[in-house]
Amino acid sequence: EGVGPQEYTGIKLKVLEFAEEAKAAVEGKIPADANVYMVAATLRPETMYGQTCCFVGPRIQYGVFRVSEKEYFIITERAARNMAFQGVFENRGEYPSVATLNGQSLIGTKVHAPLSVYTEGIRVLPMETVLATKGTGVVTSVPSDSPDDYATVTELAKKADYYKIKKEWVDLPIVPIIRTPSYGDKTAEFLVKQLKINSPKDTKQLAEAKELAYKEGFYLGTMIIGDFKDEEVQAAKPKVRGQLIKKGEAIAYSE
Ligand code: A2H
Repeated sequence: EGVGPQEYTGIKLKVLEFAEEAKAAVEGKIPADANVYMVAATLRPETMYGQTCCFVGPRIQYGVFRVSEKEYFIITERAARNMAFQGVFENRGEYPSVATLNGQSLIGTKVHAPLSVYTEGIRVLPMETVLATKGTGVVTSVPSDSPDDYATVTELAKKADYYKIKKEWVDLPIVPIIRTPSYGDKTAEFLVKQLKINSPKDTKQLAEAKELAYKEGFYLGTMIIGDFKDEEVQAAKPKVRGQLIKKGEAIAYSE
């Protein structure tokens, strides 16, 4: 970070069913035949097979932005502005918003996550550590390979009532995606346990786990699922990204 632009993949998670509060806020503002997507910024498109839920910051403000007649994105205004200048929207530089939603109102929304083995849809859940100033403010959760995601789903499952979510929305089996020599096929779980990380607030250890997971996964990881099974992660990463973009299930986004 800090040096040069960050090349994200914006994963389009299609809204299948809005949570009550969000539904009321968008009522009558989106054409019935349009698709609405939560767009999650990721640096690890090759892990998308393992998506188990989608995170928003409960106190972050999101807009519902009109990309075209048939397509709307739920992201932060900051991300919408950046995308508008990267030619993602119909008219360059324009990012019309039809509604504003706080993250909390989206909790429980059911979305379809491209490539996820959970094909019936996954849920939008709260993550306190989502930054409004990075990416789209939407983070797709891959607890097999992201220590942050693993720590958050563990916390949410432990305190489902406190977070006002259903335990079954978060308590899904973790899907092995990548095998590495040092950490097996559930890298995030391995490192969170090894570094004795107890909560998403253990930021220092999580930063270390993230670094270790990223290096091992990228340089020594092998895919164990999907179209590029048995290929090295380094080779598979751009291929999965290209496939998703080609199918209209993702966009290139940088900042
Ligand atoms: B990554 P960088 Cl499997 N706030 O995607 C907090 N975190 C955010 C965010 C935000 N606003 N926007 C994106 N992110 C997360 C997958 C993944 C990611 C895996 C492993 C590691 C990993 C699944 N979550 O990131 O600061 C997103 O999570 C480790 C860094 O721009 C995104 O990629 O370097 C990554 O952080 C971008 O972080």
